[in-house]
Amino acid sequence: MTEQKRAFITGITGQDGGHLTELLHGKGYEIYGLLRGQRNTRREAFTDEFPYVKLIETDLMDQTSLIRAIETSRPDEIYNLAAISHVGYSFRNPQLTTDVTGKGVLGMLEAVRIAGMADTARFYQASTSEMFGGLDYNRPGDGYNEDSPFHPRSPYGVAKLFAHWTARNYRESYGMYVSCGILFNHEGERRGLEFVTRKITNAVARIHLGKQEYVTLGDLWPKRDWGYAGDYVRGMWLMLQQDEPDDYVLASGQTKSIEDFLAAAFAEIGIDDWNPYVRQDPEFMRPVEVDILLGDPTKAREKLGWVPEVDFPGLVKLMVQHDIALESSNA
Ligand code: NAP
Ligand code: F7E
Repeated sequence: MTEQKRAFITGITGQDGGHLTELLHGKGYEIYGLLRGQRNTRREAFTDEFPYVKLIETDLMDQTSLIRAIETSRPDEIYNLAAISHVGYSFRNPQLTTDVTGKGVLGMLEAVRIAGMADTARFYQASTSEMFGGLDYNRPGDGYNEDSPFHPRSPYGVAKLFAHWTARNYRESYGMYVSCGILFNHEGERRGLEFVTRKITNAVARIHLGKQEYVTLGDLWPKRDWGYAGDYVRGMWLMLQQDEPDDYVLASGQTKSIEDFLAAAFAEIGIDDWNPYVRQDPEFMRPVEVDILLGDPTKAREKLGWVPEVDFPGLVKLMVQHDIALESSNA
């Protein structure tokens, strides 16, 4: 009988954390997760959904507790998903973002070394397409790949680039098994309402049910390479099953504007002209935009056998239908 594998997930309460927990549970892993904050109600809500997860209460900013967390969980695989992940928020809170999203990763890697797990634990770092910056000069025609130069355009992107290079440095310096997934935007029913896709699908559901009249957004022209989070966590797991650590881009290979997303989401409730239902407010615009993101997932397809199952229309449909069901059951 093979021994049960142990995983430790930071950011387990986030979108990807939920999908990854489901995936690893289905594969028979013993799962430990980092829970932030002191509220019992949060712990209870999480445990209601994932009763099988062993929660460790700490914060990415608490180094000694991170060491204890690694010593307690003795993980075969660590998925470091915790971060301040909202780009707009990072402009308003740049130092905090640098500490958590950047230096927090250094703290995790040091905790693994200090706990004596550097030779055995495999480490996944959640890197991001925001490191590329969406400029034309560094993007090949087929989209950004693992060799494209970086040019981050937000405190979030800069912090993630520090984290990315730190992760690579620990691989090169100490021979640790550290793989970075450079993931393009991935969305779904677990996406936070503060991100544009879910903000739109939730508003569309509420408009459909007569609970809301319009949605207020920022810029509508930026383009993103959107995929489904359930597909992307499968890619994370595949990265840690390879003989050697490496970095991989996960992307759909297609790019669409916010306007494209609006059109698809409103079409789902039978509305062709979405303009009367959308307002714009500078509050939701950023000091500088990432104009267009397009990724080239060739390496992941060829080396990991990773092929996403949900396409753009499928993603929008899934999110709108989920939010209609959710909003119908909420008073
Ligand atoms: P998310 O939903 O925003 O989740 C972020 C997680 O980080 C939450 O569990 C949050 O905990 C936790 N966290 C924040 N600050 C923390 C701290 N100081 N200590 C411990 N935990 C902390 O993000 P996601 O969409 O699942 O993304 C997962 C990771 O992939 C993130 O690192 C993100 O930057 C990266 N990424 C995401 C995408 C995407 O399109 N989704 C693309 C590329 C990379 P609380 O619940 O307590 O706030
Ligand atoms: O914005 C525009 C906004 O916040 C997408 C994170 O997971 O993916 C995500 O970052 C676009 C931007 O995601 C609103 O200006 C317009 O052009 O949904 P978002 P993001 O910034 O692409 C990357 C890969 C990550 O790594 C991040 O962690 O939509 N936009 N109006 C708006 N955005 C928001 N949030 N809200 C609006 O009202």
